[in-house]
Amino acid sequence: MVNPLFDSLLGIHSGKNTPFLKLTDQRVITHGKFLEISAQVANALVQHGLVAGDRIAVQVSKSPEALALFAACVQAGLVLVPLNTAYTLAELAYFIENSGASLIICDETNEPELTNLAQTFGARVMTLNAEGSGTLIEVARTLPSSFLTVERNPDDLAALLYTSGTTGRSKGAMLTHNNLLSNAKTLASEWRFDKTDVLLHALPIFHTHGLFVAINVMLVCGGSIVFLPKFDLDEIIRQLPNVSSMMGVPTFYTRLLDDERLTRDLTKHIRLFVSGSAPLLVETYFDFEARTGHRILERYGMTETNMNTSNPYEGERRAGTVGLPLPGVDLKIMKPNSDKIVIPGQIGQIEVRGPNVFKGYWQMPEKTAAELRNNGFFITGDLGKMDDDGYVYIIGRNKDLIISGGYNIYPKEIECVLDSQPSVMESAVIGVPDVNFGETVIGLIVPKEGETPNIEEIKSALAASLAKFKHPREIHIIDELPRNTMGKVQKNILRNIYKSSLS
Ligand code: MLC
Ligand code: AMP
Repeated sequence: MVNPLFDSLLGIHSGKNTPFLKLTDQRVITHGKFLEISAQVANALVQHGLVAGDRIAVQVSKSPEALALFAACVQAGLVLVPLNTAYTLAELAYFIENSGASLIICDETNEPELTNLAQTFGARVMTLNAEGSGTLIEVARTLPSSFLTVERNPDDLAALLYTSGTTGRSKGAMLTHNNLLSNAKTLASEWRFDKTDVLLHALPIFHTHGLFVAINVMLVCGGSIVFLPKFDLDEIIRQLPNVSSMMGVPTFYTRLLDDERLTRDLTKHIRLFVSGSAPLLVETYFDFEARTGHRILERYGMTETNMNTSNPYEGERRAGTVGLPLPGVDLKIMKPNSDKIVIPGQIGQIEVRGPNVFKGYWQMPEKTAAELRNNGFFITGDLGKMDDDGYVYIIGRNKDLIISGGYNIYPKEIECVLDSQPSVMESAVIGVPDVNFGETVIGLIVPKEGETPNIEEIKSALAASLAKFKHPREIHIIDELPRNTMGKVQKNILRNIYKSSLS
């Protein structure tokens, strides 16, 4: 195979007439048609002057054409840089500069300001709108519906996905063709996906979960997807009888449980519900089972590693655990800051190694060296333990991270904005429990002597620089931050004080 990822995802299906995407407006796009659209987009990208290895920054809504753009990148050997649609211009500037993207694809409403930005970095802009129109597609439509697949090695880059960090700026996780292919094949096989499956897809497609887990698994197995623009409870309830499986973050399941239309009857055709990206509460697992008879299959992954563990398809799905290491994945629980494994059952830092683990951070050799050991193990920053049967429990995080509705939020990024306000001496940002999002953000600020911070002004500053989902739900002014003898802010104390503060 000249390009194993492309060939395995798109090139080798016999079922070209099988529906691939079923849209809410009744349109159906077959696997064969999807291949043709992808080829046209690949032709448009190459005509634009892009060559293998070039990066394309993409901030677009969910659409079949947006998925075709991903497939086109794989076929043409280009590196996709998917970006959250909520990111502000300030956030985008960093990703575009850091990735060195030569082409930016965005919605036409953002075109004017992104064109200015692109010029600064010598990049160009094309548009792709939610309904599949835009300059990229206008060009693609005039071009052949076949494309000579570009040869790729397993170790070549397929995507750069930015993850934030506990210090400094976001890091681009370099994912190779083999990272994506090996994980998609493993998951399709472990979760028993085949071409008769229909997946309900309501996740965003700019993250590992919605793109590499959900889409790649369905491409590899040749099945179909009911493709929703976003999570919409009424639409999910309407579609559940038409599908065989759904993948979601825990918020999907808690929202479903809050609705009395979720019943055993509604879900009787489903063979698999998968949850991941954030902890699924044991209570949610049992409530869902009591209501529907289905045991949600929880798995654990990361941007840098794709999926690492999964509860079994057959066999016991153990509540409160993320299951067993996937075939090919080595998982160790290590004493923090050491190279020693903990005694079985004890809590330690989770490290993983396997074909799923990324190649390193884009142009950040020091950060790569700090997290990716020479022996191939990646230090995840998650704390966990393993029971006698090999089931992994995620106990907490060694990294200062908030997960809200499946989105990762690094407090440091918000603290930097708060600290830069003229009236603020210092700040701390914490996550507190939230019934809807699992965790939500609270900001605490200590004013400079004699200053009274204006919260509305601070909110405007946050709005100008950070995506909405990162904004603190509440900002409190306090006299001082609790610190330990080393001078480190004791966020556990703050979390305890503010855990039920939300009005
Ligand atoms: C939206 N908002 C959020 C939010 N999502 N706020 C905090 N956390 C979130 N996750 C805000 C919006 O800014 C808006 O603010 C308001 O909530 C309503 O917006 P919305 O678009 O209507 O939100 P909603 O549809 O309710 O979205 C919630 C959600 C969505 C949970 C369905 O966030 C989602 O799809 N999350 C999935 C994230 C995901 O795919 N994670 C995988 C990462 S990969 P306002 O003020 O304007 O009302 C990974 C690896 C792995 O972690 O293991 O999978
Ligand atoms: P991201 O960097 O967005 O890929 O998020 C990865 C992080 O999400 C992991 O390091 C974990 O902290 C968390 N995560 C993913 N899946 C689970 C899960 N099933 N349970 C608990 N945490 C999870």
